[in-house]
Amino acid sequence: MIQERYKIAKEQYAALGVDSDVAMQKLRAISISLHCWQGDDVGGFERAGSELTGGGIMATGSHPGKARTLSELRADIEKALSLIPGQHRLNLHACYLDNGGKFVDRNEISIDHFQSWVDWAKDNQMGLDFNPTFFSHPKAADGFTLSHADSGIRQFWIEHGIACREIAAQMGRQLNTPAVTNVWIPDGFKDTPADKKAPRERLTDSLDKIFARELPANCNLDAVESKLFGIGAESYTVGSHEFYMGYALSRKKLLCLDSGHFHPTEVISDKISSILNFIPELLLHVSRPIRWDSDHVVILDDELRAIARELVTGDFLTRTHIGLDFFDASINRIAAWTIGTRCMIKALLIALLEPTETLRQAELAGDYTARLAIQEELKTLPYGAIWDQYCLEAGVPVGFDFINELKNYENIILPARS
Ligand code: RNT
Ligand code: ZN
Repeated sequence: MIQERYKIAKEQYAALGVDSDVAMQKLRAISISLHCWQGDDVGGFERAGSELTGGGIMATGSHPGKARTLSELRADIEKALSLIPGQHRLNLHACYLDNGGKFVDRNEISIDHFQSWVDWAKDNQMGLDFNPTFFSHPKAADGFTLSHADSGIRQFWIEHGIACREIAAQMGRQLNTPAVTNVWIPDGFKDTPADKKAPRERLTDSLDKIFARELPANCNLDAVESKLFGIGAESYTVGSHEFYMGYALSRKKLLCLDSGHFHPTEVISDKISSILNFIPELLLHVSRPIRWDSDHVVILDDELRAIARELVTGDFLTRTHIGLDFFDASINRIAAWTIGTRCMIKALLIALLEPTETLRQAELAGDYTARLAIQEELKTLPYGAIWDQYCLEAGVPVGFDFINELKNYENIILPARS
């Protein structure tokens, strides 16, 4: 049945000059970086019962069964991966360290605390990406880290940033694929600042110190992530878009674009081809903001499709690292990963099935009527049949089947966790 539907769909795409086998082959080569923090509401394992505090971000919901330990989290990620077609990466936050039950402060972490993750990644044939954690810590409690007015606090966080880059470089070296290390800080003011300039100058200085040591690009790639506002930091964010755009350009760093970090009607899909004119590589945090930076699970909406289309048709896939960033605690967390990642891959597939050349020719000829007509007809072509075939060939559940698999996991594994 699936194969028959695929055959018919393949012919429909072939009539437009699109080879669906080639599209699937290209799709297989794309890795998505799954964010570890969906598994436990950004809690981490620094201490038993660690929770997200501060940072201006929030996971809402109380679905039972969140991962409480490293092994539970790993089991959950493995479950999600078994339902997602393709070979992917894991994006770790520093607070997910393996400290053997003994607290280690952020400025003292080393590769030793992540070796078990590297070994796990090797076993699962995955690359790792990394993030220093500049929140959920007493030294970030007043909302400032790298731009703090107190030089002692700044120094602590600089040391954390330096330690994280070294860890990431080791990960990259051991796994033979560079780890993208992304710096996001929550720094900002709830109310109108008296001085917007000084914190930004301090942030530049702190970042320069973190990045002072050159690391080989085949082990570590640095990225910086901007933001518009956070909860409790509504009036001013030190690391704004313009700040990091300038920083990334002048320091030759990757810029990270998070879908939720702009004004509500502003989209990152339109920024990709602008920024990649000037910056060699991008990191994406694909997320879904609803009215604010709410980090809802990614779905196959217009913006997701637009992002994927830009990456594919702009030939930007080799210069873009696709990461996910959402955390919903109101539904099964493994389902959240599965749904979000499957949607990201689906969006890329739809983009790979586009007759881009035909559309470009119409555009160049000034035939905007044909362009619009084709774009709209494409929307109802049977990409679902190609997607099903893709899942079948990848050996993961087709269509609705993954829902039952997750229900079984939920019924057997998750109740023991409450
Ligand atoms: C916060 C940023 C950041 C975090 C993660 C946990 O608004 O998006 O990327 O979500 O570091
Ligand atoms: Zn993000």
